[in-house]
Amino acid sequence: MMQHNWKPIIQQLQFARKILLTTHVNPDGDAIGSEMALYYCLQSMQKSVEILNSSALPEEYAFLDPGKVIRQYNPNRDSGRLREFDLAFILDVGGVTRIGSLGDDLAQAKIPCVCIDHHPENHIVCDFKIVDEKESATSCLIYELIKRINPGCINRRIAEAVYVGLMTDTGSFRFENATPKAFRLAAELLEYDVRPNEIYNRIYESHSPLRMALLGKVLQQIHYEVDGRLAWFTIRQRDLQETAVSSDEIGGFTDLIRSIDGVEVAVMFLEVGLQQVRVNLRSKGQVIVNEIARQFDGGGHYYAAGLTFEGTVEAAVGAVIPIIRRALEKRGDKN
Ligand SMILES: [Mn+2]
Repeated sequence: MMQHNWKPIIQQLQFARKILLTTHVNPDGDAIGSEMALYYCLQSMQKSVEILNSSALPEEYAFLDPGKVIRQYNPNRDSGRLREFDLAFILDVGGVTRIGSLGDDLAQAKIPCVCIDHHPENHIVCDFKIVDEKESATSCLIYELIKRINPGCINRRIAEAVYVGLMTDTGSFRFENATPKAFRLAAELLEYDVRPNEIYNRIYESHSPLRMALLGKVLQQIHYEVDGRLAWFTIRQRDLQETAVSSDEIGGFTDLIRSIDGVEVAVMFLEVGLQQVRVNLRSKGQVIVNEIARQFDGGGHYYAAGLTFEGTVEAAVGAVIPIIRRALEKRGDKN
């Protein structure tokens, strides 16, 4: 097992008074859970802590932030005062472009940065880095840090935040990264009265009927290629408008399409702006999709990755699909 050298980070923390936490665009449960767990811990140590993210907080994770401390980064309002921070934590991010607009401004502000992450091939340039791809979630590393700096602060809300990261990143304990260590940590967190059924329900069983109506539409328009091993679909602005669904409600669609028998890779093309498409890639294991995402400045995990494409949906499909098609054809039909 990898030994993490927390010492330099703990030293930085001793002297830092004002601390910034951030994570990747379109944050997931691990991103938000890691931020909130560390936030509560640092707050218990009388630090002044702020969370600024480039994207808005997805509704399904709002229960982790009852005090509404997570704010969306606004360059006009916030960029000038980034220098006020003594230390910044970049959590669950593998590459600087994934931080969004805050990334460049943070680099310019020249404040010491700590990166804590579990993505393979983390490219972040940072003063202090703890990156371990063997960890099931970034929140596991955050828990390790908390145990070193203030174990007494661990309570139900911290345990819950760590658990959300662990549960969501392991696909509710069914992906390859659901290791013995992950289950042991889950057991430890449950000792703090974390309730798995409640958390699962809040995140995965609280979808609006409108979202399901949109999903129904999507299910009727799946494009299958390479003998059904590739499945892709598009969601356009007008689909969202017609169904009154916001783009941050559609997390999980791509995972669902991957669950279809025979599908090896599922891809979603979501039109988020006039010339901007969010592309989600999910693989069952034959194709490593973060390599494909990286060709477009995206990233992620081997079997779950994403990228943002500047252009139309048609252009995004035209650019991404042939690469996956080739990867699948090269791979042959090995099951
Ligand atoms: Mn993660």
